[in-house]
Amino acid sequence: MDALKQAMAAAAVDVEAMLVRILTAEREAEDRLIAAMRYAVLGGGKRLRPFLVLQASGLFGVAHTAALRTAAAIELVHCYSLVHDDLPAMDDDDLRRGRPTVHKAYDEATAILAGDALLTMAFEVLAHPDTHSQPEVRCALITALARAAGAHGMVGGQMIDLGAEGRDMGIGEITRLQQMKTGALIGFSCEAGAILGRAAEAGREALRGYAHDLGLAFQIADDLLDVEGTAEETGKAVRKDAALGKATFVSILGPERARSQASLLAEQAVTHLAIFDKSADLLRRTARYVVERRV
Ligand code: GRG
Repeated sequence: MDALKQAMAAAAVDVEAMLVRILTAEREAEDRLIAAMRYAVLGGGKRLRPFLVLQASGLFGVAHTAALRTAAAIELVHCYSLVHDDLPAMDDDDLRRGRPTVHKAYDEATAILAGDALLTMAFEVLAHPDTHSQPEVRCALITALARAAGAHGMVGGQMIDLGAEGRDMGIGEITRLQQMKTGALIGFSCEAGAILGRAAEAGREALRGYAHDLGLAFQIADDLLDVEGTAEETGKAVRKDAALGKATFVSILGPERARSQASLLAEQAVTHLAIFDKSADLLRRTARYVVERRV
């Protein structure tokens, strides 16, 4: 196994152990809700966002528990977004991470509540003193995650996306939509390390630039996988974008240009890391991984 795969697998094991600790039922009445939350979060997924938190935290000597709790928090938000995105009122998907979606395995109401509870739990995790001893650092993390996940970030992007079905969109409009829908959480994942490490502005700015290009490259790769991948590879339904008449980077640029644009963005992402030494090597490798991935 190469170094990136090994590091990603090790990070996934650590994050999953933290998530198991967090997702423990305290009362019988909540058993079904917690079971649905665990189903949504555990046993699958690349854990890319947690990996980014851990790697970015490593650049600033952040304590492992602090980084791991923040990594778990971002994965909770990501999983909530997948649960809600799969609902009949949104993308109406039956398959996610190679298994029935939460509303299929449980029911729609439980899926809505499980998503709500995952989102709020993330903020509870960040607000806990175990995440950081300094309240202002915890507050900065909470503010950054709220901005990334909310109306001007992921949720706002999803709203634009819902209104975009069957409508012509230019590359600028799609870029803005995707920066909000997918890029904002990737941005938080990278910046969280700088927040936890109380990094100087230069470090934070570098990670912001890296995340911006990485997020777009990731999204183009996702669009390509929707066109060229299989449900077996990706663990989710494919050819969705075309069926819904959604304009994507691939529908506008075509697969070849989209692929070279993604590679260009990955290279550009790496250039932002020039201020860091070897400790940023896995982040550099991650930029290439996101465009080459088949899952
Ligand atoms: C419903 C509030 C709300 C938001 C939904 C993120 C999102 C917004 C929807 C997910 C649908 C989707 C396919 C988005 C494109 C990019 C993306 C986020 C893919 C899934 O992320 P991966 O590939 O998934 O990191 P894993 O399963 O590996 O964690």
